[in-house]
Amino acid sequence: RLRVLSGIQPTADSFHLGNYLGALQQWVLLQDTHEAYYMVVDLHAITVEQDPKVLRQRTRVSAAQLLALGVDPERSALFVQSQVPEHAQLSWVLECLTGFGEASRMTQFKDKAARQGTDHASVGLFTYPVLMAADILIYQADAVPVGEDQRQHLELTRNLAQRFNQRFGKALTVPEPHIVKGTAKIYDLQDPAVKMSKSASSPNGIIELLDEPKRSAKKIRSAVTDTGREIVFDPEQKAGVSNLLTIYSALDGRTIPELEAAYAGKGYGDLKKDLAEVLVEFVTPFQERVKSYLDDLAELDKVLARGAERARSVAAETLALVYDRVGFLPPG
Ligand code: AQP
Repeated sequence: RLRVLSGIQPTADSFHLGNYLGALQQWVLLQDTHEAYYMVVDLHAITVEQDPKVLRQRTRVSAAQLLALGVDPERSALFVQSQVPEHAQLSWVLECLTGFGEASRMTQFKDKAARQGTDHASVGLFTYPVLMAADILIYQADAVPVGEDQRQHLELTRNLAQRFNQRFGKALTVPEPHIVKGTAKIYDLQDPAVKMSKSASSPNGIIELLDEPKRSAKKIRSAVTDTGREIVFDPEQKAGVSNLLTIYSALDGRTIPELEAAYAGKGYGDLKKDLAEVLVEFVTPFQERVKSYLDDLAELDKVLARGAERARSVAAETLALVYDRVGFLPPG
C-alpha cells in the first residue's frame, strides 16, 4: 500500500475550517486507500514562542480533534511529532544538504518573518521547511495531503529527496503533493482575497471548529459578498460567494453546479442562512466527540503513545539507512 503522511500544528485553541477542508478532510478519506501517518507537529509549533502549559493542552486538543474528525488510530498511526525523535535527527542531515539561498526563498518564512520583524524570527522558523521535509521523507511517504500554501515546501522536500538520492544512492521516496484543487485554499470570510489563517485572519474572517456554533453561524451570515445578486461560482468576479459555495459543497457533498442550480433565483441571504445551518450541524456533534476524547486524557495519551511506537519503527529504519549512507559509524 502507498503511504501518506501529514501534520498539523497545535498553535491555536481550535482547528479552523481552512485546515479541515484544505487538508484534514483528505486525511480521513486517504485512510481507506493508504497506509497513513498523521501527527500533531509540536516541534514546528515552537518555531514561534509558545507557553509550555498551553502547548501541552493544545497538543492534546489537536489530537482529540483529529480523532473526532475521523482519523482512526486502529488503521492509521496518529502521534505527536516530538515523541518520534528521528524527525529531528533526519532534519539535521537534510539541513546540511539545503542551500542557504534555497531556504531563504521560502515565501511562508518571508511572510512570517516580515510580520515578526526579521531580527526576532527564530532560526527554527527559517529551517521549518527542512524539518517538514524530514517529517515526510522519514516515512518514505508517497503522498502528502496539504493545502495550497504548502506547495513550495513540498517542492523543497522533493528536491532534497532527489539530491540525497543522487549523492548517496537511492534511499528516499520522492513524494507527490496531494492538493485537492477545489478546496486547496479556503478564503477569509471578511477578505476573500486572502486565505483563512489563524495568524492573519480577523476574528470574523475565520471559522474555528470548536467555537460556539451560534457564533460561527453568525460569521457565515455576515460573510462579505459582492453587490450582485446571482449565486454563481466565479472566483474572479465573485470571490466571496465562490468561497461560500466551495465551503458549502465540501461540507454537504453536493457539487457546485448542483448548488448553483438549487439557488437559481434565490438571494445571498438564503445561501448564507442555509450554509450556516449546515455548518452548525457539522460542528455540533464534532464538538461533542472532541469533548468525550478529552474526558479521558489517560486513554488519549495511550492512543498517541501507541501511534508514536508504530511511527518510530518505520522512522528508525529510514534514519539508520540515511546515517549509513552519509558515512556515520554503526550504532555501538
Ligand atoms: N485557508 C486554508 N485553506 C486550505 N488549507 C489550509 N491550511 C491552512 N489554512 C488553509 C492547511 O491546513 C493544514 C495545517 O495547517 P497548519 O496550521 O499546520 O499550518 P498553516 O498552513 O500555517 O495554517 P494557518 O492557519 O495558515 O496558520 P498560520 O496563520 O500560522 O500560517 C496544512 O496542510 C495547510 O495547508
